[in-house]
Amino acid sequence: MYTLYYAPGAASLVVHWLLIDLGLPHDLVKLDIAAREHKTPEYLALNPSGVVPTLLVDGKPMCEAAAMAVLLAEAKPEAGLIPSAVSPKRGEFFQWMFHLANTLQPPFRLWWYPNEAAGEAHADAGKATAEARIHAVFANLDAHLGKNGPYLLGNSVSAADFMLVMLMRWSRNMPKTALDYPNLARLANLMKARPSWQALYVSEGLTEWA
Ligand SMILES: N[C@@H](CCC(=O)N[C@@H](CS)C(=O)NCC(=O)O)C(=O)O
Repeated sequence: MYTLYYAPGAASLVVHWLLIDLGLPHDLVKLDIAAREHKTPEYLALNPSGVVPTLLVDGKPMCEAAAMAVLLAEAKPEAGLIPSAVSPKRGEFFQWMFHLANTLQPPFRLWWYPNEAAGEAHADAGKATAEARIHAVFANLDAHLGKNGPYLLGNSVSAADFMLVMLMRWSRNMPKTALDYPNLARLANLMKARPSWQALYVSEGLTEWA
């Protein structure tokens, strides 16, 4: 049984979306980030970094959204959202998941919280650097999808596409967004056509970038 601690639209989105898409029974605990509900002693006991999400797996807390996405995909192998242990696509899947978590997600954190790395006095410069990094990664991903798409693994959708679309969504208020890249936009359209996307929006009360 899974319990997801989430905040609407946050890094929990990929986990929530996969729980719905895979039809895995779960409970939700909504956290109000503005009210700092993710910094209470009770929550810090589950997630010492004080970030969202946390996933309880049979009562045991787990951190890191990308790791949760892999775990859930693996929990229902018949859905095909992770290549099997003997598939030649397995390495490629891990490559993309780690690339997204290590190379694309961190500059988004910098963009959302520019004070953290650059300090208050340099927040604008920090934000500009983060945005440039995000676009460098988007450009590479778009080129890959143009040649080898429509999904990251070619013709088959995987949990890495769910992760990528969540990160693409976070660019929605930038002057240039992920949807300005044709092959990223094609991926977003394919992923948004999944019934689970609509269900996710209803459940989290989301409206932007529907
Ligand atoms: N590497 C973590 C990052 C999580 C993260 O940065 N979450 C953000 C929301 S998207 C958060 O909790 N922000 C509130 C804060 O850091 O105080 C993960 O993927 O789970």
